[in-house]
Amino acid sequence: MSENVYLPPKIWTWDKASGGKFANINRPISGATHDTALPVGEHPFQLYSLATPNGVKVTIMFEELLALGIAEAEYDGWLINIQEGDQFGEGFVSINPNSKIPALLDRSGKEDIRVFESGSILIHLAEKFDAFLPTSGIARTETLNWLMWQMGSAPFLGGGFGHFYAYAPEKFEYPINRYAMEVKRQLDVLDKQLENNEFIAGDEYTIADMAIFPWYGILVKGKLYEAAEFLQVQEYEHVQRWAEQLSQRTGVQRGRVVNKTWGDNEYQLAERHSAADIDNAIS
Ligand SMILES: N[C@@H](CCC(=O)N[C@@H](CS)C(=O)NCC(=O)O)C(=O)O
Repeated sequence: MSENVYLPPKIWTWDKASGGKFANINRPISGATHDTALPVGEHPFQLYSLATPNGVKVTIMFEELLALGIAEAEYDGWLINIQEGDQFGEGFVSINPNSKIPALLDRSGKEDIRVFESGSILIHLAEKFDAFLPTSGIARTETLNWLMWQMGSAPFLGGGFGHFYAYAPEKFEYPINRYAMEVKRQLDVLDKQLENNEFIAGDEYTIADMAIFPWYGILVKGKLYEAAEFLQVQEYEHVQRWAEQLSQRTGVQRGRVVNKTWGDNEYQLAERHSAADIDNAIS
């Protein structure tokens, strides 16, 4: 037992910063803190996002739709800087009361529709364009099974493992052990599924792949939390095969650049308003 044992008080109070990378944006209340409106561009879809794994799921989907030649899927990708608190502006909160990226405004119909939660956005776009989500039967259910698996599992990878391994102000053995165990279990689940299936939900590339790749594909590629050695990600050979296959897709490569303001200079693009913006960023 550690010497610095924390005894929780009777009632929790928000009286001190918790430390760690995201301490400045964490608060125990929801809602807007300032009245900034959102910019609106000319395309039918207005995306407000950032190239974190949750944001990239949606930009991959848009770029895959455009790669299929679906011009109606044109979008403006606006940057929401979560470190600066953009997600607490009144305009953003009005389309996502949960103040998290990604959030989408679909202006393609008679009435504007707000869509939040990356899984909901993927389903919305898949149904709208009849792509990347089988319309019936086992294939559809299996795609939704794995999409929901991702939505439920990734918080253990990001908010659990990633937070305590990479972002917490100190390293604590208990949470790192707990979440490393869970993340390795999740990788093993994926590895077994991908042993007998080309893609996550079977032999078709779907929104389940797009949701899972930015978290687990990037993790096994050694590009998340610098945890490749710690988690021995090379052991998951079927996940590795799938991650490499997806990395080669044009839609995936283009989607990963959008709303990215860190990393290699030539692969950054704060805002996306046309295909040419991405061409210039990756050329
Ligand atoms: N379940 C949500 C999670 C979204 C989420 O956690 N977004 C993070 C960035 S990856 C965020 O906006 N954080 C800002 C904050 O917590 O204030 C989804 O999949 O859309």
